[in-house]
Order: sequence, then C-alpha cells, then structure tokens
Amino acid sequence: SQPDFLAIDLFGIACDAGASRRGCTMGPDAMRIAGLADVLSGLGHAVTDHGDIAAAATPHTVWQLPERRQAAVLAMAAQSSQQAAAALGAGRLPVFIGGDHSLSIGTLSGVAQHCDATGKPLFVLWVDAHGDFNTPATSETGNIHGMPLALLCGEPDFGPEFSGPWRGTIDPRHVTVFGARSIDRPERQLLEDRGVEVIDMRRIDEMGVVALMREVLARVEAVGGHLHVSLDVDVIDPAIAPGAGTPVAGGLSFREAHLVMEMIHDSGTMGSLDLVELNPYLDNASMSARLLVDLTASLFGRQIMPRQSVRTGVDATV
Ligand code: 4U7
Ligand code: MN
Ligand code: MN
Ligand code: MN
Repeated sequence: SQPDFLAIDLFGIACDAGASRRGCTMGPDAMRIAGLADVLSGLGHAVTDHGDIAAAATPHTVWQLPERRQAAVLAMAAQSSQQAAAALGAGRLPVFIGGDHSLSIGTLSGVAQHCDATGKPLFVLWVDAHGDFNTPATSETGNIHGMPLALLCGEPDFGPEFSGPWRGTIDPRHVTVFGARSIDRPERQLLEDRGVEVIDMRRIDEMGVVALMREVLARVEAVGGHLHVSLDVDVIDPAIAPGAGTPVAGGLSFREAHLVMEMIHDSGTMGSLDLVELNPYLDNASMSARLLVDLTASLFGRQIMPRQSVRTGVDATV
C-alpha cells in the first residue's frame, strides 16, 4: 500500500478533438476554480499544478474536419504519454484533468511504459457509462472518445495512422469497465471476445458497489499491481452531474460514486488517474465540477469519520 501523503502532479489536457460536442476544453479550468489543488493540499498531499499540456486545444476550423481532429488527438497523446511516464518515474502520482476521453490514449500508454519498466502489473478501472471500446470499423459516430480502450487493447481495426506506443499496450483481461449502461452492439461483442470485465448498472443494482469493488481491488492487491483509474464524469447520474457531453440516465448515485472512490483510496493501489469529459458549457452552474473535485478528495483520503468498516479482502484486518 501507499504512504498517507503523496506527491501529486496535476496536468490539464484541455482537448475536445475526440468528443462529440465542444466545451470540455474548459474542464481543467473549471476543476481548478472548483479548488482541486487546495482540496488535495488540505488532505496533506504535496500538489504541483503543471498547467495545461500544450497542443491540446483544437481551433474550431480544425475541429470541423474529422481527419484533422484525429491527428490532433494523436499529437496530444504523444505528449501526454511522456508526461505520464516522467511523473511516475519521479515517484509522483499524476492526475490528468480533461478534456475528452481520447486523452487516455496518451496517459495510459505512458503509465504502461512505466509499469513495463518497473515490472508492476497494470490494471485499469474505467469508470464510465460507456465501454469506449469502439474501433473505426464499429463506431457509429466516428468520435475517438468512444475508442481509446480498443486502441490501447490492440484492436486490429485501427489503420496505420493510429500507430504509436499506445497500440496494444494494455491487456484487455486487466481492464474493468464500471458503471456501464450504453454499449453499442458490435462494441459489446468485442468486449466479450477480448475478456474485458464489464460491470454494468444492472449488476451494480443487484450486487451493490461494495461487493463488486472488493473483487476488483483484491485482484490488484494480490499481485501488488498499479491501478490506473480513468473516471468519466458521465458515469454519475446526469441529474447530479449534468456537465457531460454524452449523458445517459440511470448512473451512479452520489453515495455510490463516493463509496467507489473511498474504497479505491483504502486499497492503496491507485497509481495514476484521469478525470475526464467534464463539459462546463453544459454544466448547471459548477455542479458537476464541484462534484468531481469532491470525488477526487474521496479518492485521496477524505473521510467523513475515521474508517470503521470491517475489511474482508485478501489482507483482512478488523
Ligand atoms: B465517452 C458512443 F455511439 N458509443 O462511440 C460512440 F453512443 O468517453 C459514445 O465514454 C461514446 O464519453 C462515449 O460515439 C465516449 C455512442
Ligand atoms: Mn469515456
Ligand atoms: Mn462516457
Ligand atoms: Mn462523454
């Protein structure tokens, strides 16, 4: 597990080239204004905000052209991949603030590079209403924010223009999608074929987040793995998080979302984090930005009272 106080690096990735609607370029600033760095410092962590990574913003004239948008996504991935690997190499915990979910192509490939170098098994927890496992062949929209996991897991449908260190860098059997409720038909087939674990809302309704998350985290803990958490704001119910470009009804409740974060924190396994898809242009005032900041606080150790629950995981202690 982890020390109580961490060195945290914040990187804004103000992109929307992979999204279906513009506006999530404002995500990093909304999170900053909602107090992200102060909240984390207040918990005792040493926080450095590195500002926004250059070359993330796409001019509107470029955004309107699909091929140019794709090139913008991959140029950005090359940069963020290096930042991720460098931060981890320096013993810091990188938090990437988006920006649309295509940014995970870069961040996760940098994380994977670090894990390869250190021999730590990498696990990915993709907390999202969607599977993000489309390919250029299966996607109905062509939007790259619906494809990052498929590219990272090595799907062959991606053309040579998608080549780079991200391609096939993640083992699909080490990926859990949590909170899903909108998966396209061919996407669902790929997820099944590749052995991605998909914990959909139906299972969460039946089993509850605690039992399900314990299993996910126990697998990581058992081998001393590195957990990368990729948190898409649209996993939360749009009634309480309306600042999402692709909202889907029936999402995680306020307490379910916090409980997932609290459990991840208690496991001490999280080594890197993406906070993505916040669209302040669509938000109800700053409701979703503030919720995301509070969820991040839970991820980094904020507690209502010192923890009293009994653990029944692999290293159960009472
Ligand atoms: B997000 C979609 F068709 N599946 O591929 C697609 F429903 O990063 C949505 O999870 C993708 O927000 C959503 O465009 C991507 C669509
Ligand atoms: Mn997503
Ligand atoms: Mn989503
Ligand atoms: Mn979205």
